[in-house]
Amino acid sequence: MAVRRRSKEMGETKGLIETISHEQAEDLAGRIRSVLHTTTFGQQMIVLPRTGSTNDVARELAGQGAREGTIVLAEEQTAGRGRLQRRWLAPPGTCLLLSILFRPRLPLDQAQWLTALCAMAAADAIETVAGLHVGLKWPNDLIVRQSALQPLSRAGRKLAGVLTETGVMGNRLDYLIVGIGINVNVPTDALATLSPEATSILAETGRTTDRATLLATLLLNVEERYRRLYTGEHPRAEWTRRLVTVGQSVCATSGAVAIQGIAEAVDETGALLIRTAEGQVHRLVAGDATLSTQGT
Ligand code: BT5
Repeated sequence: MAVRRRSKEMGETKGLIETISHEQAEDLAGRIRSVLHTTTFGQQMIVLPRTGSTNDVARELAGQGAREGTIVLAEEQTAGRGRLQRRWLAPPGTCLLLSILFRPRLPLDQAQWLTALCAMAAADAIETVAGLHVGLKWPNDLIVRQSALQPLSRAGRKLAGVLTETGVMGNRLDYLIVGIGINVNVPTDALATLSPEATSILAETGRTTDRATLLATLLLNVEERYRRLYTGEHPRAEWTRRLVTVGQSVCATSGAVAIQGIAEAVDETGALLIRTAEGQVHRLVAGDATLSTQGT
């Protein structure tokens, strides 16, 4: 595990935003190492005080032959991204911003489930470490699920997001990078600067969460689920169970197309099946599905 030293840009103060020093990043790397119980995932880990996007660094490393399970973690991203050219924002030193490198030797129809697999691994880790109820919103959002302790107004807010990018060689999948951003210790008053729907573990629980423990738990979950994927266990049933979207009235968008209807199920490829009032079933492969009931 290494903290990559990258020129003078690190550790300086930029405007009012506090940047993270090498020493702080090194401290986080050491704490992760001391609680990590995986055999592959995270055994190679680069912790950067600051970078553009961890997915880009992971892609660069993949091109240099980095092995499966390599993790890139950053304390700050200057060009963090979501899907469809959207931005991913995070106050420095408060979140988990990471990319996981996979080199799947799996048929494509199984490898395409790695995004869902990582989202479920992250949701489980948050539940275990922070005691929150976490649901998944199709296709890739982790949201706070309503519980007896949860004030209604906060339910459905976004805790984390997942962005997958792939590298192909000829007609073969060479690598797959799953980027995960989790709002861990973002103070309530900073959430509005991220997105109107954003929430954090701190805002939900009132407690600071140890990011090293959360990451180590997440990586162990990923490793175990990935091993099970190789044994033929299909994540679809569990994913469907965890998706708050299924059974809800949704407004879905894919490019310029908008569909209103009931999200009935996900098919074996992960596509969302939406039945309109006219009884037509639309298959949504990519895009967004806003829950009509929550306005999220
Ligand atoms: C996602 O996209 O949710 C995927 C986010 C993946 C971020 C990770 S961080 C590590 C790795 N490196 C990267 O560069 N990216 C990955 P999407 O579903 O398109 O959601 C993006 C939208 O979420 C934005 O348009 C905002 O509205 C909102 N948003 C931005 N930052 C947020 C935050 N911290 N918390 C909640 N919502 C946020």
